[in-house]
Amino acid sequence: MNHSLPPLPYAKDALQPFLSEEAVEIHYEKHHRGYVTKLNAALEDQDQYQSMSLEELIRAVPVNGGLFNNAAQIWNHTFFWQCMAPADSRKAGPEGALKQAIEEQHGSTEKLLEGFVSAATAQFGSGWAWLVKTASGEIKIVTTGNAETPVTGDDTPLLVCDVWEHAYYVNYRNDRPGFLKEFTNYINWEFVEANFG
Ligand code: MN3
Repeated sequence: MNHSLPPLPYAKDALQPFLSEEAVEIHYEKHHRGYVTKLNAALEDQDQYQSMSLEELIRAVPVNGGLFNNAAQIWNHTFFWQCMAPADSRKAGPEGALKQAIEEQHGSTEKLLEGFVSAATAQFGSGWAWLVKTASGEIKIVTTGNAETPVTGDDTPLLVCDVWEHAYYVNYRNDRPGFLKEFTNYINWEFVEANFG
C-alpha cells in the first residue's frame, strides 16, 4: 500500500499566534511529508508489508527500526494535527464524561494539564507527550521517546503534543515549556472527547 499524507484539518495560518504559518508549513510539508516519502520508498521491496494499514504496519514491525520510525511518525503527526484547533472552532475545555473523569481522577483540567506540561518538559530528547485512556478507564499522562506510540500497546490515545525540537524551534527556539503552555490553549477538546468515547 502506498501511504499518503493526510490533509491538515485547517489552514496553515489557522493556529496563529501559537504557531506561525511558517512553522506549520515546515513541520507539515517537510517533516510529516518526509516520513511518508521515506516510508513508501522503504516499502518498495517489502512485499509482506504492502497490504497493511498504517496501524497494522506499526504493530507488525520491530519498534525503533526504520519502517517503524517512519510509520509511527506519520501516525503520531496525523493525530497531533487533529489535537489542535483554531480559535473559532475550539471549546474552552472538556465537557461531559471526559470532564467528569478528569475531575474525579486528577482534580481539575488545569491540574491535569500542569502534569502534562511537566511530563512533556521532562521528556529527554525527542519524543511525544500523551494523554491516554487505559483499558480500565484511567486517564494517564505518558511520554514516549523518538517515534514510539501508544498504537503498539493497549492504551487509547486521547491527546498528543510533539516535543521534538522541530515542533517548536521556529517560534519558541529552545523554550519547550513556553511552547507547551501555549499548546494547552489550542487543544481540540472535541477531538479528545471523541477519543475518550
Ligand atoms: Mn514533528
